[in-house]
Amino acid sequence: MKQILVTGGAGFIGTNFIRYVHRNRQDWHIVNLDALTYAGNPGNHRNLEKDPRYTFVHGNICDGDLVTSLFDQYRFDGVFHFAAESHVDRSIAGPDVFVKTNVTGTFVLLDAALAHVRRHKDKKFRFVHVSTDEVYGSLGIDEPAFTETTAYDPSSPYSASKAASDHLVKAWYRTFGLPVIVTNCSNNYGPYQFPEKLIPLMVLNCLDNQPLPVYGNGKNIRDWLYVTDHCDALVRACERGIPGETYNIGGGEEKTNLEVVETVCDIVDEKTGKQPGTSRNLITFVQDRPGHDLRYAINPDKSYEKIGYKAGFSFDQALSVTVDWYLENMEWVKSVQTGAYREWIRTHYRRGQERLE
Ligand code: NAD
Ligand code: TDX
Repeated sequence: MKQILVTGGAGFIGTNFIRYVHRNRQDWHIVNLDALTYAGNPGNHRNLEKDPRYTFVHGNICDGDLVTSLFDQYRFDGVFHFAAESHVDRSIAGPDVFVKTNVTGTFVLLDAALAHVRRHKDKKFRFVHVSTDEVYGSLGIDEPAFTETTAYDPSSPYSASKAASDHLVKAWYRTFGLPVIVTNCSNNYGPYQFPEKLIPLMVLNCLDNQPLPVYGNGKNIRDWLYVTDHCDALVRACERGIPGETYNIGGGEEKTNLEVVETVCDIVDEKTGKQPGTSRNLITFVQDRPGHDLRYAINPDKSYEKIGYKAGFSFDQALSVTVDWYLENMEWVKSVQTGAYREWIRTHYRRGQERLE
């Protein structure tokens, strides 16, 4: 049985990743370390509570004693590091926690992972660091897409903190030989995404007949990656990637924000039996995000060639599946919006511990 540490496994991508790995790698035991911030929901894995292949630990990646004790307790074969503060708008309102979690937290994990590799002389160990295309900064409309050698030029406190964490991870490879793999991916979407991010926010506002706030003129461009494709790429990067290397993961689906919002509107109208065009009337242009990057785009050639990754889902197909998921999971939406699951956490878990009962 392989032992893997997943950090941030109660968040959006981490949840999808654990579900993906549980299905596709039956000989992996998953230890999920998550601080359960507003963005983490342990109820996402309620079906795994009694599963011997899954262990949840409630704790903070900045807690060096806790992280070290986990490396002592489990002989990890790898780490998939998702835990982060992830929302750009929140990083503008309050950057502190972004520096703590994304920079200091990553350092704590690297330190513990290096001690572990040295102790066990484990050459097969992998530290997979999950990062973002936002570290490369903003592209002009006609500029070539980001490659793995594009210079870093982050714009927001969020992307600057992720860039700092990428640099630490690469330094631990070059200086200490820790076998790391860095992945930089584009905008994910799919089930379990917290409704502060563009797509779930727009789906839920359409359902509630609330305004759909589009920043600036709506012409900013993002590349959209279905979360299951991302999970597939991460497993490939771990199993086939070369330590010290970076792999860019994209969805091959560049869209303006306005195109995305209009598509969401049309899908929701169709699925809920509203008159076509009803939800588009809710689109409201609002003040732009400060430092708003114009465009992100990923050149996927290296990932295609070296780890055999290719996006499998088209945007229209996967967006429709995503809207269905939100329509069928309104209880989940209510619980993350009200934070009702927090009471459940308090009675079920102690800090740094597995389940109480
Ligand atoms: P998310 O905000 O949905 O989830 C983050 C998870 O990390 C939550 O469960 C939260 O409780 C946990 N967490 C936060 N601080 C912690 C701490 N100090 N200790 C332990 N756990 C902590 O984020 P996401 O969208 O799932 O993103 C996961 C990773 O992928 C992040 O590193 C993010 O930078 C990266 N990424 C995300 C996207 C995207 O589109 N969502 C794109 C590129 C890269
Ligand atoms: O209400 C909104 N209106 C709007 O126009 C929101 C929430 C967003 N936007 C715009 C801003 C962006 O151009 O939509 C685009 C997408 O916004 P977000 O969903 O906030 O994502 P983004 O800022 O692009 O960052 C996301 O992708 C890269 C994730 O949040 C990051 O964690 C990841 O690194």
